[in-house]
Amino acid sequence: MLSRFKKSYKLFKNIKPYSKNFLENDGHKIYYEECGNPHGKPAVFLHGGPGGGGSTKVRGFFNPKLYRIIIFDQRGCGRSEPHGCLINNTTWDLVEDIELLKNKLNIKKWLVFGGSWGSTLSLAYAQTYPDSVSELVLRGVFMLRKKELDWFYQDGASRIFPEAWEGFLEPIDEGDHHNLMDAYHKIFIGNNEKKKMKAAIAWSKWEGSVSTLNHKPDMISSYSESKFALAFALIENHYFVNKGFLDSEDQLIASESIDKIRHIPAKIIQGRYDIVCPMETAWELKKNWPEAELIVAPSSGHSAFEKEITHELVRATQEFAKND
Ligand code: STX
Repeated sequence: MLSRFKKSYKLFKNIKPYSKNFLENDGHKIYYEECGNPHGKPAVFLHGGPGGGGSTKVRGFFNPKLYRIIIFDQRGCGRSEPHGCLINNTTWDLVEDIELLKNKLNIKKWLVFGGSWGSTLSLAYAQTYPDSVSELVLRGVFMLRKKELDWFYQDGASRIFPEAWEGFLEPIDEGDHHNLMDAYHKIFIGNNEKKKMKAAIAWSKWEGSVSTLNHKPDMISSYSESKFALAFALIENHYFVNKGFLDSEDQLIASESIDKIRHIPAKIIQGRYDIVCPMETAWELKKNWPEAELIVAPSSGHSAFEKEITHELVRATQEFAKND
């Protein structure tokens, strides 16, 4: 795939925002920035977690000469305030923020780009506002079903990364090991701040430790930073105990839902060895959505910064840039 005979796509570098601002909605101040070409093709980046926040690096998935790039930090995380706030913080609140932001920026349709939880939110948004979406780029897809949560937070990924898993179990009493999602939730809604912080770091570190195929100490330490970890862990856990605020667990992947968006050009980019969001989900999504293109990166894990995955993501935005 990355053979020397073919072009290999890399992140665009040193892109600076030409505008930074906040969207105010429901007591939340939502940070957003615009980069690239103000007259370019509009694209919105939806970050993962939920609770992960955007970063300066993700600007680089889009050619700044061709795209008007909009990046925002979802409620309660990143540069948005109040930090870690779970009030009025649901999937459908985020969907409304995206549409409000689009209208505020006078955009008719935009390319929606999301990985992991960002792919979940992309589908929730596109199925609610199909006329707002010109194309979809989905990576490491996650439909928030019980089997996906169980795989990552109870029994599955634990068998592949047993040493990292020990760290995830550490803050939880042995008697509560049969339901780790609820055990973490009890700590997160409690008032022992020290215990909460320790648990948030363990939660976040687990995800950071298994997101790449090869061990990346830098990545693990950035997930363990306490301000990041607290919002990431509290928000993820809040969304997951609430089953993503979905009406049914297959809401986003069901044929009736896909029917609403199957006319939208879509690429699904998936690492074969994604341990956070195993490829089974991408395969099931593709089956319900034959028009979508499934691209498997054969030697990659979950992260958007895996070499092959970055290559495929940038290739996708370059190809979609040719569309009106
Ligand atoms: N959560 C997967 C996810 O969306 C189950 C995710 N994992 N790491 C991230 O997001 C960040 C890169 C945003 C921290």
